[in-house]
Amino acid sequence: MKSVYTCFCTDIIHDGHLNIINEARKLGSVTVGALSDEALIRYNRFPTVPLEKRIKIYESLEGVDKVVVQQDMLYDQIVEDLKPDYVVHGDNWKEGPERSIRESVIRALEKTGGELVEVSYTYNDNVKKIDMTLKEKLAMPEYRRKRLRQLIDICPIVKTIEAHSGLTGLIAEKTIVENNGKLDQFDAMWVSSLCDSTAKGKPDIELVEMTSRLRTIDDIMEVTTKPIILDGDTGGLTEHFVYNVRTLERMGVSAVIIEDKTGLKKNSLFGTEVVQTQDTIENFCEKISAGKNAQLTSDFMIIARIESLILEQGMEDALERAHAYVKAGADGIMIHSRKKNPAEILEFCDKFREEDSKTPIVVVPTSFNSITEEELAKHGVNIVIYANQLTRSAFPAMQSTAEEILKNHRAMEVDDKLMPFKEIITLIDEI
Ligand code: SPV
Ligand code: MG
Repeated sequence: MKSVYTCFCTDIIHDGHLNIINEARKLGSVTVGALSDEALIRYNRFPTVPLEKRIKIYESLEGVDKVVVQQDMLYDQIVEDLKPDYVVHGDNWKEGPERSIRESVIRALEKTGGELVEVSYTYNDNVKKIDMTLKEKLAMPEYRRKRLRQLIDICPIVKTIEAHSGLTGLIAEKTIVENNGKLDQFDAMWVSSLCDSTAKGKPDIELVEMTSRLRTIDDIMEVTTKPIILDGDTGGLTEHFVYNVRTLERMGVSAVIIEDKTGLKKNSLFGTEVVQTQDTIENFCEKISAGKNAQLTSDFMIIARIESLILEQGMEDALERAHAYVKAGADGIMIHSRKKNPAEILEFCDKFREEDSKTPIVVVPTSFNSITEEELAKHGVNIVIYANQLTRSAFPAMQSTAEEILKNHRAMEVDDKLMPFKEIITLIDEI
């Protein structure tokens, strides 16, 4: 009896998977690989059922003899371990980013003497409907809200990119790249006060009020499934903050980050060049506790942002505040710096981790942008936020296009720098 291997990365079985099993069992005894959570979130989409349950689902299918876990998205290890005579897969991975996974199978099978068999991919109405249902499920508040905590447990570091509109949300949701043969994508979205305000042509001084910020979040939520971290500025008055916590939680936002400043808030990247006042530890702890008391689910996170390094108050102050905020109930700490060198951020992380091994740490490496995610993770950072790079790349491109059209009295000269609308609309899902 020949051995056949196929890997599944789905929560719901549809005609396409059944077809693969039918074809596979014609060739021999069928082993199905259940792709691990870690690999699944980089490759396909976030699992809505745990691995153990996915294994049970696959085991219950007629024609499946055995189920194993495939740890890595690439097939090198699993093929070396199982040495199957055949690997069976749909033929839909010959183009696009999945090509590199296909190459890993071919490479691995060359070593073991196995053969890749590709069956025609099933894309009927039922498959389309199941695909859409899965996506809709992930967008529901109860799934989206808890996803950030799940990601913190699964990922070495949660990669977060700024979004301030439906379109930038789609970029955060759908951008996928191949890196050393593996696929990669962002995990979460940051609704920045700076970029949300800038998109509206307003300064970042808590002028764009919460109703408008909620509208932005809703625009993003309508077209995405990834979790949202809101930049909540100072959180405003505690009496208002508690209402906002309830609203955000109900919408399915995963976390709000509030910073320990008071009075007229200015953007941190101005540092001490402008007047900015840090709140007292007592006041800010009260705000955190009030927010935590208002929240109804255990999924939602209130993360306290420390501005001591921005305002040059020193490391001791930053650490004292961090521990006090955690004691007051903060579910995470964001430490910020506007130095080019990451030394003070890393010193903070190392010292904080000496006392607190668990509370998630968030950083925003806008100024200290030479540090890699891997290095940050080594120092105990759990979430990295790329807070404004999408806005900063779009603005100069739009400005230069406007200037070119003005200079040439027509649009022909700019056309080859522009993405055809046909391509842009491929981002947008049809129902
Ligand atoms: C934002 O993105 O609005 C932030 C991060 O608060 S920073 O601009 O670096 O202060
Ligand atoms: Mg901000």
